[in-house]
Amino acid sequence: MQQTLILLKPDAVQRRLVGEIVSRFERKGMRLAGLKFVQCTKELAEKHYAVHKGKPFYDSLLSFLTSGPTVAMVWEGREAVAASRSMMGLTDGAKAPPGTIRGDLALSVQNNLVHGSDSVENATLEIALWFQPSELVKFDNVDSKWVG
Ligand code: D4T
Repeated sequence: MQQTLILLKPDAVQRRLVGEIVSRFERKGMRLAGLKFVQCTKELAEKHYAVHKGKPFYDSLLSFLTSGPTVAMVWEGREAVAASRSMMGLTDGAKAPPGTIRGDLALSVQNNLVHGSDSVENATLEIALWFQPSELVKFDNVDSKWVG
């Protein structure tokens, strides 16, 4: 069972798409392990996007992620990292295929609604960045034998 960090970025909150996007993860069969509504600080944004430091879009990316509240979530399930990335679609909303979150709901590269960890290793690091261990909840979904 893998875990992944999913962020619903400030554009998803402002555009009232939180329910729509959460619903897609629920319907996929993933299990919610953590969820909180956060005003991301500059320090947290810098750590989260450290890999992009020095790139032309870095400053704008930090401003965007700190521009309003974000929904931070941990979703769990079989191949949760890859499954989430394919649900999200390509980074550029204009190129993301229909049926994906970005393909259906985004046109922008930067304002692309959702972040998902891109590897199991990064998922572990990112979950530790956004959540305390005590904020993650373990429970059994009653339909898990039908989903897994
Ligand atoms: P995240 O990390 O937010 O899940 O997005 P991706 O994994 O799909 O894309 P990424 O790491 O390449 O980019 C991180 C973040 O930067 C924005 N971005 C990206 C941007 O504003 N301009 C750009 O040219 C690129 C490549 C979008 C997502």
